[in-house]
Amino acid sequence: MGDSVCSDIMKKRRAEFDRQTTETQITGSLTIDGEGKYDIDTGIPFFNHMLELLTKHALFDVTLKATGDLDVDYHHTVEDVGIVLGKALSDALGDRRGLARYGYSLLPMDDALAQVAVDLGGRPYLVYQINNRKRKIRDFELHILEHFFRSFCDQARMNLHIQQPYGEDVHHAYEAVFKGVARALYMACALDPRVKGVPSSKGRVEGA
Ligand SMILES: [Mn+2]
Repeated sequence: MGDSVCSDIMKKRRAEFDRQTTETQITGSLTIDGEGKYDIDTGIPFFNHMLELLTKHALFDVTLKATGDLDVDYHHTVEDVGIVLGKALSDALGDRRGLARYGYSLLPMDDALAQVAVDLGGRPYLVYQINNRKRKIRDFELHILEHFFRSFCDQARMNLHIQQPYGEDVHHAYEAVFKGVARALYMACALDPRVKGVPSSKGRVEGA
């Protein structure tokens, strides 16, 4: 796969989304080969911060505007943002030709560590093991982030293993998780000129 093919594929690795339900309304775009630029507003400051870190450290570009039934709680908005970003990533990856496919990271954030592994092989599976026991950051219930990552990897059709083995500071613990996912995705989404066709001995990626 020559450089011109690589740059052709890179140009196209972008997807737009517009999802309207009675619970949430989400519009925006995701570019894989970006510069880490973001314009994100979910109405939930802590969640905005985590999505900005994911975008910045994966070197994606993301615009996202979400409005939702926050008067109920944050559940629908957080889960639905996972759905649209996962689907956008899958759409932007296209047939996944020339992809590195696997990525991983060991991400330290002061006292906290995250270990993340990704396989963009087309099969959804989430392993989510968080050691930090804090349940909330301000009024944000942290357990709903598992829903975010499950929706994200189901729609992106990828294996995502997230472990956060230690780290007392809850803010550091989740920063390490989102930055860790970002660095693993950056590695897995890379185009490798030596990969001929799709990165699978089956000759196809599940669902592509
Ligand atoms: Mn922070």
